[in-house]
Amino acid sequence: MVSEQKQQLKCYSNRSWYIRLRQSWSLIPLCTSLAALAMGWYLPMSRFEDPLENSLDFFRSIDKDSAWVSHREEVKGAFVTSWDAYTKYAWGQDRFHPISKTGSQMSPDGLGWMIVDSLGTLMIMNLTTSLSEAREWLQHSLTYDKNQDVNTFEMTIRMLGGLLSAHYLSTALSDVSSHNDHIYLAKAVDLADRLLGAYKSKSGIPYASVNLGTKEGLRSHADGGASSTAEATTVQLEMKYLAFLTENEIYWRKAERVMEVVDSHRMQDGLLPIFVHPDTGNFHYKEIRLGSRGDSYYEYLIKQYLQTSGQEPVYREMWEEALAGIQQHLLATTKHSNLQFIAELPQGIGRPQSHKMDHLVCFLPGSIAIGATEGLTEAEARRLPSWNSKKEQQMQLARELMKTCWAMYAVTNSGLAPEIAWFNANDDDGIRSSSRPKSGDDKSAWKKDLIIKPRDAHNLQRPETVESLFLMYRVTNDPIYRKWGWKIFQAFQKHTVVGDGEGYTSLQDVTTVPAPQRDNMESFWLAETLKYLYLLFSPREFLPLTEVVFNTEAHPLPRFKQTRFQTGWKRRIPS
Ligand code: DMJ
Repeated sequence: MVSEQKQQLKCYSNRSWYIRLRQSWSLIPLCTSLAALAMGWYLPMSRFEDPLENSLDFFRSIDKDSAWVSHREEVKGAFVTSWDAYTKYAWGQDRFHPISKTGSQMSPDGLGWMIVDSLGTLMIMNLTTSLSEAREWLQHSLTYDKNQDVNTFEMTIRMLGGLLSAHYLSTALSDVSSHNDHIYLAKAVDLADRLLGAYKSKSGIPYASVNLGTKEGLRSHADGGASSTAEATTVQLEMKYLAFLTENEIYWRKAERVMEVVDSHRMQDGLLPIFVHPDTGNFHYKEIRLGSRGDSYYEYLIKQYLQTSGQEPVYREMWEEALAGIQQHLLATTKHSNLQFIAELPQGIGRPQSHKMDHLVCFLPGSIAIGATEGLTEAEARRLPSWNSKKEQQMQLARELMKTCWAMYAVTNSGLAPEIAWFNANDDDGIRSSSRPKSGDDKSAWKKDLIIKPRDAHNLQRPETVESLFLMYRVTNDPIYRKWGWKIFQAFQKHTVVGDGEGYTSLQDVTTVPAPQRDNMESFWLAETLKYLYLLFSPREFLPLTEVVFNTEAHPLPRFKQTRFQTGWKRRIPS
């Protein structure tokens, strides 16, 4: 059975991109030497001839590429420093406090939080010794057979997603590939079977928590027992890929039922309130936002469509509807610089906006871009008959929002973004405006428009902006996104390294320099932020967006043309 699954996966994990990539990158040092030789010999003879100009362009581009190669190595260095500090002081523990050099657990003998979340980055950065230590720990020390309550969503995106991605990457990346290694998949199946208990609610909406030992789903202790909308609707990529691998339909159906329930309400313009109750499947409260508790519902709409390579049009339809709703009700513009941002609706549609945007919302420009081009470059997508003015406009929106997310970094003294920004909004903007002026690049105008409140000034090493920079770079090919990513990385280097150089940490306040530090390194620093920066500076052929889709924790999973399991529901016609 398992070897069949491996066979099947292999069919879909085309390794040609990886082989092409290794070949082209190994040529760079050779080409650079040839360039030096060729220029010394050829330049005096024919400097006005076009062929030389062409070849110089070629060599100039190699030079530029080699700068990105070295930036990529610096990101890898930051990962190695972070990882080494963790292994030295907190090996096997779920949390790491790099200033006090201590670790702490989320469960008596740990859940694998740091190690499992890092597997994919270890593979992508080809850190084979660290990877085999991690794998060893996983095999001998990690068990999910424990009487422990866990958050359903976090366990799914970080642990299940981490294991499944490690399984995929271990077949797709030749440097780390081991085709007979089933450890990651076996652990994933064991974990998923425990998480299934969360879906045993009356409505099919998963409970916020589940006990890994008893497999019993547990209502949230807060919010009247309701689950977060984003949490309930951000388990589908993982569960569907597991169903695809194991051919066990239950994972598919449980995850998909959630989408049917939330969509059955046909909420106005595709915008969902941020709480949904597992007993009734009804939404609680009216608050709508794309930040915490709302964000990845929207992200997983387009990513589910991409995961099954366009085989499930219902998710494209839901995404388009939601994106139009976002533009109609949440998009706002700042007063001095015309920056576009995504406001919140604390009391629902038709009520006043709150001009606040979480850093979490910065996943959106990247998702819009991959939605418009389906992983192709913009230039490639524009040549398709399916390209239209709506997609053109979506790309424009993605560019504008990307700039706003960059501005959240550019305006602070540390060069790092706060957790939340408030905006000085254009009063005339209202909810009606559809054609908006382009934003300016004047940083002093940005500063007038962006307000950082002391309680929101911390930085948790979050990935959303660099995630979108990576996706925007891949789609548009515009080097500006690499440049912004490099500046952000430099700011992390300057302000988040701990005093003795052993590790990176979160910040208390990005507005002051030196930025006061907190004593905590998040697992998504390793799993997401550094991975996306590394990929931003990698050649575009490495993990191409036409072949992979990243889960919300940056774990790459393959896109596949599923045939075995069909979407099991149809949208209700609005009454
Ligand atoms: C991650 O765990 C995931 O990206 C999630 O969707 C949102 N929050 C964190 C990172 O900020």
